[in-house]
Amino acid sequence: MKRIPFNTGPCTLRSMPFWCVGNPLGDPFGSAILPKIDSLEVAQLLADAARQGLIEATSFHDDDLVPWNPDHPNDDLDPSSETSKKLEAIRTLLDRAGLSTNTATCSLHGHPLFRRGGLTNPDPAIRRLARSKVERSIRIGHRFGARYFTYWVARDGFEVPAATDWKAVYAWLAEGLNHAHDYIRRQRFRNYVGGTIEPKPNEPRGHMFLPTAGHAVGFIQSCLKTPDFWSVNPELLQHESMALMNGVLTVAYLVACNKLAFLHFGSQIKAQFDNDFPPLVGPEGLKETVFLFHALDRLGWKGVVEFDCHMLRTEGDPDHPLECRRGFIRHCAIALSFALELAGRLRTPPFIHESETETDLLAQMALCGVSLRTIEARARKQKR
Ligand code: XUL
Ligand code: MN
Repeated sequence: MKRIPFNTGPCTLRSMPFWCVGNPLGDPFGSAILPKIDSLEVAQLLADAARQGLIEATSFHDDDLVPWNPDHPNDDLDPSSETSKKLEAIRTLLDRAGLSTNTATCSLHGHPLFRRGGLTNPDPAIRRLARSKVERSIRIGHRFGARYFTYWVARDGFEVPAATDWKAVYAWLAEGLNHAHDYIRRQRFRNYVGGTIEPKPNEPRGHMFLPTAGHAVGFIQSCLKTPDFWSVNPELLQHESMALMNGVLTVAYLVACNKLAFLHFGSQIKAQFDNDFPPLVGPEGLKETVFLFHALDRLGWKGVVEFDCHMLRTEGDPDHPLECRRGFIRHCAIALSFALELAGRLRTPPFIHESETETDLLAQMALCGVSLRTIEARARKQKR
């Protein structure tokens, strides 16, 4: 299989997380299409993709690798536990394929115990449990040499404003994230270059407490004890588009604030619930995606592009659950290279023309490999 070039422009490394490859393609109105596969099988698919030159890194939630039992929150510390053995087996597979770990994140959304949130759960016992699950995720990330610990806002939000303790929620959130920072420092886990916040505006019913990149930066600067440790990984186009934000502006703003850690990458129909389309797939988003990479290029930002999307439900093949997942990884890698290639075409054109309209049209012509001269020549020919 041919290698796909990627390391042009802003992208230094491509990461494909466990949760994207393992995803069984259920949605709120349709059950799973693919059988769930074991984390070792996911690791093997990722290792194969790395050998084929499609990805260089991965990421995971704790639960993507090993199950969590609230009665044994420190099982990973016992080298003879099933948890430790499984983690080591996965690590060996990834290491042999040369895959590094971009970020470790804690699942505070899947387990019914966290149905009223994780770090902002109104029950202090559940908040304690969430913090201990964060600690375990941080330890697992350390085992894999993860560069970041990520907090995705997940179920930390509200469905009923009257039932929300507005005086407390942001203090609880700050307490939880400060705790994550302190734990990393106390344990002297030097693999972590920092922590990231991944904002998201809503779930099917709830509003989330950190809806956009702007909210996340404000929270880091004003409410957290160690603002320099924290930055943001926006999800583009999805999460910001859900709130009608523009991805180009989001990356430019985060770079200006020195808060852009890495990208979560996929595609999205504006104002819909999280589509998680693969990059450039679906009915819209091409222009925004290309201009986003172009902006990053002009700003001189370089970093990890992490896919965060799912294959189309129509492409889930229950009879070939591994093959269709391989195809999905390849499609993501192709889409990223395609977007980078198109963004590269915008590098040279003279940018500010007499009118903004002309600037926009000329930029898009460069993008599509069409020249004004060709269009005018064709028009002249037709007149004759
Ligand atoms: C959810 C989302 C998560 C995070 C990881 O929309 O993007 O997958 O990226 O917890
Ligand atoms: Mn994401």
